[in-house]
Amino acid sequence: MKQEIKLPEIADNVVSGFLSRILVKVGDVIAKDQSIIEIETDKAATDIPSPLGGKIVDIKVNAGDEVRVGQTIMIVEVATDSVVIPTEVGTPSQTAKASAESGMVSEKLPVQSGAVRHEVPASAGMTTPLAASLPLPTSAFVPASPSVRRFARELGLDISRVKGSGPGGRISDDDVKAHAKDVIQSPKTSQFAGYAEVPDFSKWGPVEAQPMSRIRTITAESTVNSWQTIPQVVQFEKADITEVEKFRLASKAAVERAGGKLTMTAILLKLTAMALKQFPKFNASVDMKNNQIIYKNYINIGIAVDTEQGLLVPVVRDVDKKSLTELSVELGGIAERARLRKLTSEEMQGGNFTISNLGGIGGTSFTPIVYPNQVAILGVSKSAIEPVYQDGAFVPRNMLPLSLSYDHRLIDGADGARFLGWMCKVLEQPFLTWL
Ligand code: CAO
Repeated sequence: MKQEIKLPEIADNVVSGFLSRILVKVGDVIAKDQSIIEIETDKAATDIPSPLGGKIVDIKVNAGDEVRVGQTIMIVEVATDSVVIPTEVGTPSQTAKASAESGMVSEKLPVQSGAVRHEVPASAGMTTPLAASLPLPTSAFVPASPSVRRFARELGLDISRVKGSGPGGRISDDDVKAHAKDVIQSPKTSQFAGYAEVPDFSKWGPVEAQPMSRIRTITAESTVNSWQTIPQVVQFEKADITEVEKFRLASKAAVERAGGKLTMTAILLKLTAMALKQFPKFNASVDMKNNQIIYKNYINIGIAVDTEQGLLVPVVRDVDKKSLTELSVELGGIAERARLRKLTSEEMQGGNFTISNLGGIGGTSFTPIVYPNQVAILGVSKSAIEPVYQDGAFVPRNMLPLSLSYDHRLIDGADGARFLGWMCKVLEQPFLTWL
């Protein structure tokens, strides 16, 4: 027996979504609850599971389509004895409804619990990507349909800058066109970057084009925004963490008892909060429009988290007010929620500075990109035992490579060198902060 699979309700007040990926193909035999498509809305990306097992005989939608709730997305051939006629809408294996004309059964799918991935919202200026070890995009909660967003993207426009003329500021194609006209006519034409056509790569070999996921798109937009608007300089240093590492290993068990893992990232969170107090310029934003620097009297730090879906940057708030144990527990929690796609949009906003630790993966150095509306980011690479010349002899020391990328509009080279030098000194001799 053939059954129609329809797009279920995704969230309150959401009537459609952007189909970013089809995860199966005609002829596939799928299991019940297997994810079949990925739908993205303004707020989240969601895997849609199949409510039943069977063979896919037709797929009615394409990647890149805007799909409405209730629209048929697939037809599945199921063994007659396996069809479950649901009694009520909203739970798994429900809502199968015989269709007199087609002889098919309609199945309204449940949304897989816990499968919603929240994205980095762009608050009024506090963007964090990134999902790129990056900042959150400012366009995540702009009221515009996926097709309008796509249109703006194709024109190389940042949708968050478009003024919507519809109810509640909803943005239409005409609004995007009007904005494009403004940008072209404005002397600041650099905002209108446009995207160049790519060559036909299939001339040289087989290719497969896949639509970008929402997180990838946000990361791409955010990094382009940052790259084009922030003149960045990178300062490198190596910190001797031999003593800190001894302290970390000795204190690990105590932190574990509190439910956390004492890692270098947690230690750097604590230390960075102290550095931001010492060097307030690094805890600021540049507001060119109003020709001012905004200094923040709170210390919120974004942490780049590598996830299967891409880079996310949740924010730890009021870092200066928390103990190392509290920070370790919180860091473990947000990193796990990021990987499970369970971060709230609130947790993705409001960062002043970012830490990107690639040391658990590897590498001797890298140059992270400053997030939009922040002025610096600390890159951390893998620590290693190295020979260091001290008092006339080489001694083995545990050295941690650090790189600080900063916005030269606000921060000069000497500031960058002082900031990173201070961090290295305190990592080497933490008691210095007592002075
Ligand atoms: N040098 C050497 N080892 C390091 C290290 C460093 N700089 N940083 C972490 N490690 C070790 C940890 O001690 C841990 O070792 P054990 O398992 O033996 O205890 C291991 O690497 C894994 O650490 P972790 O990832 O569990 O914990 P963390 O708190 O150090 O890092 C997080 C958390 C979220 C930062 C990390 O998991 C992550 O996602 N990093 C990737 C960030 C990223 O993608 N950045 C690029 C963004 S684009 O600019």
